[in-house]
Amino acid sequence: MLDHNQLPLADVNKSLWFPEQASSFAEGVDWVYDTILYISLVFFVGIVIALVWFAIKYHKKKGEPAESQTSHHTPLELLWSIGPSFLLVYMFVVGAISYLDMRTPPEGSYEIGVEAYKWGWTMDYGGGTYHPELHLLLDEPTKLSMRSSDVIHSLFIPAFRAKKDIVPGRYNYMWFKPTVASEKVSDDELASAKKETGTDAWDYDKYQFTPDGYRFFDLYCAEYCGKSHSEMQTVVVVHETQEELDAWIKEKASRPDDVAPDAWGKTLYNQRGCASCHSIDGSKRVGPSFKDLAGSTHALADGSSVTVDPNYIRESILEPKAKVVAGYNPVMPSYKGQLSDDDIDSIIAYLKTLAE
Ligand code: HEC
Ligand SMILES: [Cu+2]
Repeated sequence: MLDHNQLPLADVNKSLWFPEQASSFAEGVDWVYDTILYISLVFFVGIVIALVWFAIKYHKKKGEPAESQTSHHTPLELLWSIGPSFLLVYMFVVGAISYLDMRTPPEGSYEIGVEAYKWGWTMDYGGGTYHPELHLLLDEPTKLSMRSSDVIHSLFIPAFRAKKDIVPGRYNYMWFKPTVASEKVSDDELASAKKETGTDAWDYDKYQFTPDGYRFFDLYCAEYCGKSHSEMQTVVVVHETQEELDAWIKEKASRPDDVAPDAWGKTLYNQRGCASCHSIDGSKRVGPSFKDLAGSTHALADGSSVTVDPNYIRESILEPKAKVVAGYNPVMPSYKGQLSDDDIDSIIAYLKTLAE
């Protein structure tokens, strides 16, 4: 495997225009980019200077006859054709080496599942634990097995210099090794943010740390995928130790004892993508609003009607296409195997609070 530290000039660490370098790829990618940029700049400046200089030097006054074709200079022609072609081959080779390295996950990488949907991310940590944030271990090669439940998305972590398209109907893989751990903010800072936010959805942009108090790297969708593409973002947190990462995953696995079902239902609504299709204020999004939904009666696409009771809500979550609401497209993904019974009961409890 390529060791980027052995690339010449690799110690040119901080770049003027790139974000922080936080993975083992970052240095190599920036180095290749900068090298190609500077080679291009040298040629651009040289060619423009020659162009202007010749234009002035060979300028003829009006009326003077133009020079006929000047003669050929073979050594010069060979020099400026063959010389730069070595440079082009060099650019190709350094680019291809980095590329192959990025496309080949090392054996035994730590694996995390990723599901991309319109418009959000669900990371699968195994054992039935799902969460929209991507949590990783410092210095651990990590492989993402990615799939899309609808259209083409692209997972991009600028600080890692890692990007890969996610095409529906197949698995797409990428890997990286995080090299910078996420700091934790002070308890005071976290507590005051929590107090300010109350039970509203967390504002990552505003606080620049997660609800668990970690600083983060940005993760974007980089493939235009519809109306809310620009909101298809999440965060990457890098833990220093395996114990810390395991503790975080365990904490997210199920409803904590001290959290009431309806509050957990609200958390799931925000974290598991329901919010991107279902509003809670009565407005219509991709799907019907959850406001006043529980207990109501409405028409289905096949002409029959249904009363929204717990069984129907449960079925809507596990088999969304079984009964499609009139006036909507059957685009809701199934959450079968992704939400536990307690999760679904919590969502039902939450929907009831929205219909009081
Ligand atoms: C990609 C958009 C999308 C996402 C994400 C989504 N839904 Fe839906 N949902 C829909 C659409 C569209 C419908 C209406 C069509 C249908 O019945 O399939 C619907 C219907 C429903 C219904 C029945 C509503 C009614 O009026 O009878 C419930 C309940 C529901 N969704 C719950 C959820 C929950 C809970 C989540 C998150 C865990 C969720 N949905 C995530 C799009 C979505
Ligand atoms: Cu997308």
